[in-house]
Amino acid sequence: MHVLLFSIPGLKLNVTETDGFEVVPTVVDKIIMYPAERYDFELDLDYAEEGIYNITVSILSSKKLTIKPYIGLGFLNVSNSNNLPAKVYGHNIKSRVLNCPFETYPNEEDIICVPVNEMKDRGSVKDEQFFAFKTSQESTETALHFLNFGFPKGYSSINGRIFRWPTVSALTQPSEVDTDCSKCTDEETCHCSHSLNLKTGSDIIMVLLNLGTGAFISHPIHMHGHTYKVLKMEFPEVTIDGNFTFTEDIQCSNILPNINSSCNNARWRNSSWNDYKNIPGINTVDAVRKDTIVVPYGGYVIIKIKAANPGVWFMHCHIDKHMVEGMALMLNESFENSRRFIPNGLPTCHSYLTEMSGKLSATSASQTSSTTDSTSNGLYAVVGVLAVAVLLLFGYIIWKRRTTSTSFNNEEMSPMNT
Ligand SMILES: [Cu+2]
Repeated sequence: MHVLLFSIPGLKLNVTETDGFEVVPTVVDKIIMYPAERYDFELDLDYAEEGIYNITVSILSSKKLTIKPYIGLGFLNVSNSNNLPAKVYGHNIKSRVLNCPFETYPNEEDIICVPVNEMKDRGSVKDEQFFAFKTSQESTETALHFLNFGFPKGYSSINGRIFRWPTVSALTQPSEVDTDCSKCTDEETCHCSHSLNLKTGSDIIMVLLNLGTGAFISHPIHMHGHTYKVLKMEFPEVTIDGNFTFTEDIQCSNILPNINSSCNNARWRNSSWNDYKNIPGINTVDAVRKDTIVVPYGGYVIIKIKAANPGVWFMHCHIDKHMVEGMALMLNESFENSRRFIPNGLPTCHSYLTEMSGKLSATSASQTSSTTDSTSNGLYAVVGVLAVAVLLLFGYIIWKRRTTSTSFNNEEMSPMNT
């Protein structure tokens, strides 16, 4: 949830990996970590004096990343049993801080910002290693998508689309997921299950931006199903006293200036950049590979993936509050192929209802039949009781008649007998 600043004052951090991917080792003093990001580093203790060092973590707040007091503290005991003299780094009183979402740190004159895309990929991983999937329908297209992360009209959204969570699995029950976002316009927001269709085998360039009326804070954007190359990061101009000037590389609207637009339908101001190879400063050689990247407030990031992993993948801001409120979308990647991998008989949402209704109707049938049986039994019992009662009644009547007749005769006879 929070942005963290990690350091071990007095020691340099030799960063070797980010998000699990090797980079050319890069020496810094501190690392800014956004939610979901990972950094691996080594400590070169040849440069360390013997002693105890503090391991520190601070929270950074607001768009200016104001440094708060330490919230985490550990201790590192460095011993020097060989009494070797410590090596000394070149003298620099300024701290190199990795992964700032700007190039000048507001109100921190002693910080030199090192953008994360300044690190170079060691080239140890290729896209092809991830995906064994091959298809004859591979596209040779390169698709370009602009995605603006922010709060236009006050709503957490991507391109003004406030993500509505599907109530069923989008992969197994697509017909029950409404992905229609047509109520959103260039300036108006709407609720919908925002989905981006990616063609099989195509190259996908995404421009993740943070501009317009909804720009508020930097966002760590995480993608499932892929890792991406970070081809370029563009930061706002920031003065040392914290005034931000947003990039103008992107045009938010044909009518409105960027600052007054929701920026739901962005494009390059220079249309020749639609071919990403024409973009100044683009790195197509050794771009760092990541799965979470901070999209700078007032700037943008260009990432690249190959759509070779069929499925429906979630892409979202990793600040949980932003995600649940709507800053998310589904990558609907080569859908025709993704369904091949669904096992036969995989239970789906509502399938338990079908099973249960089968069981329920069987139960209700058996209950009906047992009810019928008991009803019949009851009926038989009543008929039996009635029959016995009728027989008893007849018996009583006959007995009564006989008794009456005898008595009458007796009466008649008595006087006579008397
Ligand atoms: Cu966010």
